[in-house]
Amino acid sequence: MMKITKARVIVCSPGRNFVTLKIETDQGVYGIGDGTLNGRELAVVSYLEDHVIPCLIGRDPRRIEDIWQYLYRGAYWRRGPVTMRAIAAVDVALWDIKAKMAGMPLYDLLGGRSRDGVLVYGHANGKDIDHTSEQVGLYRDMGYKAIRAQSGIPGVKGAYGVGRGDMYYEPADSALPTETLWNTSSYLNFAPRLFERLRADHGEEVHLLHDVHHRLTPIEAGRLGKDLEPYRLFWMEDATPAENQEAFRLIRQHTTTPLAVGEIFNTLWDAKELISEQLIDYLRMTIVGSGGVTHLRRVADFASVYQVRTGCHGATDLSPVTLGTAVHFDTWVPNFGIQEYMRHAPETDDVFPHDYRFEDGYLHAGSAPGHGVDIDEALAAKYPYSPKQLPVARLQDGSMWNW
Ligand code: CS2
Ligand code: MG
Repeated sequence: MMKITKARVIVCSPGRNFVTLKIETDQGVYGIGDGTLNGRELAVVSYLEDHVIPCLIGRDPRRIEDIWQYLYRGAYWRRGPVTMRAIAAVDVALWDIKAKMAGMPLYDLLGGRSRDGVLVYGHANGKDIDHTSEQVGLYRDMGYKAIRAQSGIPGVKGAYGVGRGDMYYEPADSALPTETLWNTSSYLNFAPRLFERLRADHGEEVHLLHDVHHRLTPIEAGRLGKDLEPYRLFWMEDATPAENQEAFRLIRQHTTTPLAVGEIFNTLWDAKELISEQLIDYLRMTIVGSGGVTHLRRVADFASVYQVRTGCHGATDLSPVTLGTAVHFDTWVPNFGIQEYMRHAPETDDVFPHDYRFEDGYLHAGSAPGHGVDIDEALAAKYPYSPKQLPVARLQDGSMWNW
């Protein structure tokens, strides 16, 4: 018998807020998990501290599946971003413990390497088309083979994806939500011009991606996908909110631009029809939002039956613990597509020492036992929690829209 002796939540803000779970055992081995929910961090902290941790003490950490089922079925109130992040934090810490005990990098425990490196896409964003094209050039110079491009749009205040400084984009910027303004027709006229220019400046080889961030109706999404076809995007992401999975049938009828969706999904049930009806090409679910490795690999296996590939969310609000675990997952998963890599601020990287590294457009998992990411608690304590929320969006007449 092996036992969990202690579990603690560490909240810190090295550049941005993170919620980290550390699980300790009677054998001296510990594991680290991420439970960060951007803009709603403390809800997960309470869920873990008040409701989950008391149930963990004394349990055998090797029984990952049983603990997952216990927390999922045992909550009675299934699914949702808070519950599934709390479960993910526990699950990832337990996989970390098991892989450390086995003396293996996590990808080996999952079934071994399927590839040499994990193709990533970086974020180029600029205030206008010239600036965005220049940023795409910078990413190409850094070796990126795939680049997401977002640009400021005339008539749209605070367009999604446009950073305040060069190279970094961090939307959760203020204690109360920032108000942005959305204009669909300006955007629909603008976006094809952006990609026409990027292809003219950067050629056919580089993979280009774009995030619509839930702003369109299905028929508008169909039109945009069609207008972007000549520029051969790797994907068009979150064109319309996917609460209604059927909506994607309509988009699919109108365009061959590949579709990605799912960074806000929490379980397979959010994506079941999207996958089984082949309405999407890439699924954006990642470790922290989707109940950890245990659930995400189940989702990926289901998706593989329908030739849907993974495209794990990797914005900076997913801590290095999630990114590191995702890189192990990506190294193994047979139906891998691409991994988002937004790059953390240097303070974040210092607080979370990690084994993964970027080289020539790919992330490499490293060979340390476990998922290869730790937390420097003394350093973390120097960056106290700082409340920040995501922006909201309104239309020109003042009505609320999807941010
Ligand atoms: C985004 C995210 O990376 C992405 O594709 O949609 O930047 C998203 O806005 C943030 O993760 C929200 O916390
Ligand atoms: Mg996105």
